Amino acid sequence: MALDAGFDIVGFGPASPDGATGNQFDAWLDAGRHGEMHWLERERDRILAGDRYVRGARGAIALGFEYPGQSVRIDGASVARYAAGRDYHRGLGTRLRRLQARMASDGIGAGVLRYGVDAVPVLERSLALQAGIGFLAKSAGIIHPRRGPWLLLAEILHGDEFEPTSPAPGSCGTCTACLDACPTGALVAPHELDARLCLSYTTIEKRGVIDRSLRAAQGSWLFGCDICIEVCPFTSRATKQRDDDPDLALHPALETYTLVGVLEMDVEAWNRDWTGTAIRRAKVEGLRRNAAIVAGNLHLDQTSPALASCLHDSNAGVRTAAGWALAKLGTHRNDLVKAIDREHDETARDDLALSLDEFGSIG
Ligand code: B12
Repeated sequence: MALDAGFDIVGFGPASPDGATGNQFDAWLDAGRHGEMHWLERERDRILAGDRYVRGARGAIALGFEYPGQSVRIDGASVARYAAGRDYHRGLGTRLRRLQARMASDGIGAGVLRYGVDAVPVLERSLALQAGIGFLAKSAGIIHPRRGPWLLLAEILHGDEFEPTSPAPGSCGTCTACLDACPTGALVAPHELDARLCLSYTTIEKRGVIDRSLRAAQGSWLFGCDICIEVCPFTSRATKQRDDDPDLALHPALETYTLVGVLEMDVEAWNRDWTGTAIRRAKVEGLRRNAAIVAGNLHLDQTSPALASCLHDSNAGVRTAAGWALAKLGTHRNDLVKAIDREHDETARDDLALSLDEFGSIG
């Protein structure tokens, strides 16, 4: 039924993380590795016990959806592949509703308590692992032994306890390609990610100023980062191409926008052109901030007038990124000097001043 509803993998297991994973999650939060994702801290107790999130939840039907591993670029800027098509929360939500309806019509829907994807107080990787969806990779991701790592997860929480599906075979063996390739060293040990250093965190979840030390390493990443997946040998197992599935078709904004267009985008354009994409999570100012850093990293001279306008932005993250990029491009020095003079935010002023000091010599 799950496959009919549009999922690629299904397994059964408990509704709560196992004790060892719970301890790792606790330690991860205690070490502050979640950065400013305060909701994870707030939801700690509910995340650790499935039945505190959903009363009576004992079993989980874990679901996997493979998305196509094709790269997406705007003027050379990269977007993480999971975010290229229709917002996956909606696409997988539709599939979950379809599955639930089918279970109900076949008379086995009674125990279904709740379904979820991503934005739920559940450790989805742990549920997937315990339900045999895949193995835990050193990148911290769940990899399906035959389909590879381009995998999104969802789950149905259920009142019944299930006979668990056998664990998925496979392991990373001695491979450390993801740890070696991560440009910021965010994978601090096998399976352990310091989100504060992860480009997926800095470009999506982090609000305001991106730390100077992480800007050059951001390279061409406009939204999210796929490096730890792209370098994984298991990517050769990927089976899905972009096909007729409308959920996987490229979002129109990714086909029509240039990087200058992103830098110049106002809220009206953001709401008009960027609906129905997971990229909205970064917020308009976050995406423009990211675009400024990428413009600097890719030495895109044609972006410099737009970057100079960004120095007037109301968001300190956008202003500091634009100043940094202009310094890197070695252009609009006077605009940068004026921006420092009028800057009221002390941290942003220091940041812009550092960029001026390094004018023409950054990276
Ligand atoms: C917060 C979050 C993030 C944060 C933090 C990620 C992280 N690794 O902690 C940021 C913004 C950085 C992020 C990035 C990404 N994310 Co994210 N994210 C989440 C979210 C909402 C919660 C994850 C969480 O609680 N993390 C805290 C850590 C401790 O828990 P965990 O990642 O589940 O950790 C597991 C293992 O690492 C292990 N573990 C942890 N520490 C240790 C230590 C040892 C020694 C061992 C053995 C094991 C171990 O235990 C956990 C359970 O198995 C989930 C959705 C959800 N509700 O679960 C999606 C989710 C994990 N993300 C997902 C995706 C796709 C991504 C990106 C690939 C997106 C991108 N391309 O930019 C990257 C991948 C980065 C990476 N290498 O992990 C998918 C993962 C699918 C998969 N196949 O694994 C999920 C499940 C969303 C979904 N519904 O599909 N994400």
